[in-house]
Amino acid sequence: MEPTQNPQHLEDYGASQIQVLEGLEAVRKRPGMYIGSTGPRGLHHLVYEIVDNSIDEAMAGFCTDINVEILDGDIIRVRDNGRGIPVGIHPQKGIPTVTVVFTVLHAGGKFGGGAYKVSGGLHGVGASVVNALSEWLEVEVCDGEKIYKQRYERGVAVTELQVVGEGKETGTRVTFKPDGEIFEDLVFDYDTLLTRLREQAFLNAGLRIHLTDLRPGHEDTHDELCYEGGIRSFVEFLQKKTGSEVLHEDVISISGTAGDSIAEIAMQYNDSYNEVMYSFANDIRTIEGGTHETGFKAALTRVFNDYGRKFGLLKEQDKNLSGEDCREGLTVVISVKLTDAQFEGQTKAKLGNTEIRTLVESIVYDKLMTYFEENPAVARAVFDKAINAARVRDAARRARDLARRKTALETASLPGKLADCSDKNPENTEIFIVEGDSAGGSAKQGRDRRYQAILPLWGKMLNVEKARLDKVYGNEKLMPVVTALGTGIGEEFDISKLRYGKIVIMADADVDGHHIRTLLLTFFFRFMRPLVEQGHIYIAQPPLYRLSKGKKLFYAFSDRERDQIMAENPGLDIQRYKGLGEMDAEQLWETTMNPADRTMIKIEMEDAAAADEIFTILMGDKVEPRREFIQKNARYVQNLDI
Ligand code: TSJ
Repeated sequence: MEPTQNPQHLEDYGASQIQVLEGLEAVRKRPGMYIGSTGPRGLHHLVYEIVDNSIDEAMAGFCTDINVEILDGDIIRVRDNGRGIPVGIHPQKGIPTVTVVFTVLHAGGKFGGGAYKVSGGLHGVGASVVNALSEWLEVEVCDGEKIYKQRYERGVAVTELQVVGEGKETGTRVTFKPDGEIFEDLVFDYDTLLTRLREQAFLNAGLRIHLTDLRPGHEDTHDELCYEGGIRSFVEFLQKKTGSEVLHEDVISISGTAGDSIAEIAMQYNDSYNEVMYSFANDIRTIEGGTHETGFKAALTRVFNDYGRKFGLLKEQDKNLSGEDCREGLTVVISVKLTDAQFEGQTKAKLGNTEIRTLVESIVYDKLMTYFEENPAVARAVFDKAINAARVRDAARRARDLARRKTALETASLPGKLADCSDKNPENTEIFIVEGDSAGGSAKQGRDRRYQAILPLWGKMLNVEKARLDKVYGNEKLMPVVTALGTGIGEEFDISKLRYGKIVIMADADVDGHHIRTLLLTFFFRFMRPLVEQGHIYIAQPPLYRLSKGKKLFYAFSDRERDQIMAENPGLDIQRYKGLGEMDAEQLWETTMNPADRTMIKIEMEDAAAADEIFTILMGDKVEPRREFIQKNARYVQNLDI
């Protein structure tokens, strides 16, 4: 600094530099607080954080194209044709605004961030967090005259903002390499990025997003995502994936506003028994639902019943249709935009703003009622389906009552194969659901019987998709799970009756194990969803390898870990575990069941929803989507963090 400069300014600069470094340290010390995890999900989150800025620019009307590239070395480059991050000196900070954006925590909202703010959750943490968690990051801005560039390493600027060229276009380009000191695995999954970017393209009709994989061996992997139809196109896309037949050709669209809030809904019915609901608030997926979903469901049920009474489809003596009856075979996307969205729930993925419920409920009631009155053939088709659903559900209820009375008479109600624990307080207890009799035997011997129960599964796999609620009762594979957990299922699910606080699925790391995990997760997702929402479901993580020599003994839970152990301890003998059955009771306890040493994956709603989607395709009628899906989703079991 020149000695002539204002000393006051110098002090400010010093103080803000210290703030920057403190912010950086906070992010690098506890990255999970800012991006959720340091696993694959957190890694991919970095890309979304950057892309979201370009999407904001598009929503503001200044950007039409966004390019995302995965470069060799798993480096990410995001480019847009917006106005370019401002390069002028920031009035408060005395440094270029672009430098503020990348170095000051939570700077995003201060000068931009779009009209729709976010509170709670991990979204909108901004470019400075991505920067702090990157080995290096480079930003280039073109303002229509000059090209500016700045480089950072682990969040710290290592160059000034420099002019590096000239150009007539405008836009921003950010290139970064996530930091290997922070992330467990640095490899990006193309399909994970594709799915999320496609979602964003659907939610922002007309926006063009390109995704390109330029890593060696991935040549020619490219997608251009642009949907003029917006969420209507989203519904068509989701509908195709289910492999079922539509009940009406046109997607029904509903939209409306109240104050600054906007709600858009697109929906279509198919001939399956499944409900597919995707909801968003400010383009953020709300997998736990919230006020927009509640409003939609309430209005839909009311429309069906009012319409049915008005046109004599429901007779006087008929009971009202239930919400579930009205949603059978429905594919729906709900997108709301609002100022100050409140995100709540276990994973901050549940919309809390009460005014949105009123908005969605009133527009869906009015506009869907009008639609049904103007399109009686469509109304008739979906109505018949709902009435049929009600009949089946009624039959199921009767079958269930019968089954319950029978079991009450015949036997004690707990399944015979259950090895229960002695403690009865669910806050202390856990149940291992184990596939395979030999593994079940080891688990029974190896467990701590005070608080660990074991339920071995046996019998044929049930096709939950086709067999409906009524078939779950009486199914020899799933019924023991239902009775052991004690909660009941579906409408009569009651979490206060839950007998074990942790429900752990323990299956082999092979294809059969994958199937049983998918089946159980789908089952919990569909019939006992609060168990997933409230974080009761876990996946056990048995080791893949045993490495030993003399007294030395290690277990490796991934190939990477195996390589690391072998590098540090030459000459070890390796045993690959092909299944849980190969472990004796003591090994199973030590590696997989002992709370002091084990790692388990806690299932979140997204994981269970993904399983549900896989299950639908696996069990569906169509062969082609099934083949495609099996190939693409093999990763989901390997990487449950995504
Ligand atoms: F996150 C980020 F900072 F890293 C980033 C921001 C990354 C990428 C790829 C793009 C962007 C970005 C930011 N694209 N476009 C913008 N726009 C602005 O920052 C901007 C420009 C002008 C004005 C204005 O009021 O004149 C306001 C804003 C927010």
